[in-house]
Amino acid sequence: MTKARESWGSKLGFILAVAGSAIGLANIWRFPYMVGSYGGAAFIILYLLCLLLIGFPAFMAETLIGRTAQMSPGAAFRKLGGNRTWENMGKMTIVTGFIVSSFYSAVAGWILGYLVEALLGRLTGFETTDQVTAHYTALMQHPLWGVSFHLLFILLCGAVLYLGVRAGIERCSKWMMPLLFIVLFYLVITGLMMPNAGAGLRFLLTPDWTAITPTAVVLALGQAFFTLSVGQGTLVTYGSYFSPKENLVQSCFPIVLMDTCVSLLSAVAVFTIVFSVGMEPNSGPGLIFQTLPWVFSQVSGGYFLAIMFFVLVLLAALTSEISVLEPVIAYLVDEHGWKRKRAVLAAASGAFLLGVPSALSYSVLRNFTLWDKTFLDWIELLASSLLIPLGGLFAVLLVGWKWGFVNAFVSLKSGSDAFFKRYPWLENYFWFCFKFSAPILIVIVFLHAIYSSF
Ligand code: ALA
Repeated sequence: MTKARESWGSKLGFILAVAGSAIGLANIWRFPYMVGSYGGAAFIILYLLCLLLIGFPAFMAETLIGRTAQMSPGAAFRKLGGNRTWENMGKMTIVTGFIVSSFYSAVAGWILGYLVEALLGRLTGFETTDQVTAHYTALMQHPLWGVSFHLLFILLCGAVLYLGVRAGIERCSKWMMPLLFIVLFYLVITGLMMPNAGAGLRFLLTPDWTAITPTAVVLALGQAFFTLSVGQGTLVTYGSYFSPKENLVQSCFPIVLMDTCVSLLSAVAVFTIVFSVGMEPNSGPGLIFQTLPWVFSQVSGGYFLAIMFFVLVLLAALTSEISVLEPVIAYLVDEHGWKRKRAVLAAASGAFLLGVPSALSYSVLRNFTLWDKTFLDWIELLASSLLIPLGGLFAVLLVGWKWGFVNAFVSLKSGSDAFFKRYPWLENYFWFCFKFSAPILIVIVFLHAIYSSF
């Protein structure tokens, strides 16, 4: 007798696991520095529009594909698309998730390393910004430092995945997500009570429309996709463990809301903390490794604040990394009949090996560049600017056109007839987004991104 496929134990388990996947480095690290660099509230408004017209529909399309087919992405796309071409598109999203898992773990390894630095009190004694930079450079240029924390991080994720969908991913999300919210609220309240918090909030809430360039639009869309885990095989896989009897829209909406709130609250925390010492959060990716340690050295209670901050980022990164590794595991189990434990070992080892050049991109491989970009820059660019938007596009095209909106809507309504009767306009919204706004806008933004790269 074949073993029953794994599934979530409850609707709450699904919500927290998907929220755990969505809420990650992109919310706590990338969102604040993008807002800081691209016009404050103007970027936030642009981002919310991208969520409404493209991100949320693509997110719903992928979870719907998974829940309907109850299969991993390749097989699910084949079942609904009816041929091998669609199957290959589904498989491409598994590869994307795997690629993301490799460099995501390398970067999360640095976060883990910085948490250890914070615990050892090494992020609070800086007297000049040059000392912060020297400390950052010494760590980053130490090859063993990056690779060991990358390994440790992937071992932590592998251990959770090894336990299975319900006993591992679901249980871990049920613990980690509430903890993440507690730490985030603590940081927001601390930030708001700091001197000069008003200036931070003003910077955040004042729109600078001149900063909304085509590049900002491409970045806002990329951010909406990356943060919602679109195009990485995750949503189809997590959706495939969800019961067709549950209301999908009502389960997914709070996830997107939570994800957006975490991005906004992270920006409030980061901006108020950074402004308290008269700095601005526009230093780009260096924000959490260079700007914040300087701030932690200047404010009272900086030691505890630094620990809490890196705990927050680590919690967010763990549940996201787990979710980008799960699609390849589900594929090996479902389609090749592997035992879960063997699949976890293979996926985690593969992601570790592929992640090593990323982990070394600021040390021994820092001079191996192509057009001034390191291995990590290239692999991140490949995933975020090419593979992820393509994966999202394939999903909305499958749902809106190939499988067809009429069929998709019947499946979307499963478990939620009364809900759609209460909100009849939702049908028009999904029809418009699946068929038109999402695919057309993705193609426009995508073509612009390619055009502007050359
Ligand atoms: N969705 C995850 C993040 O935002 C990958 O970091």
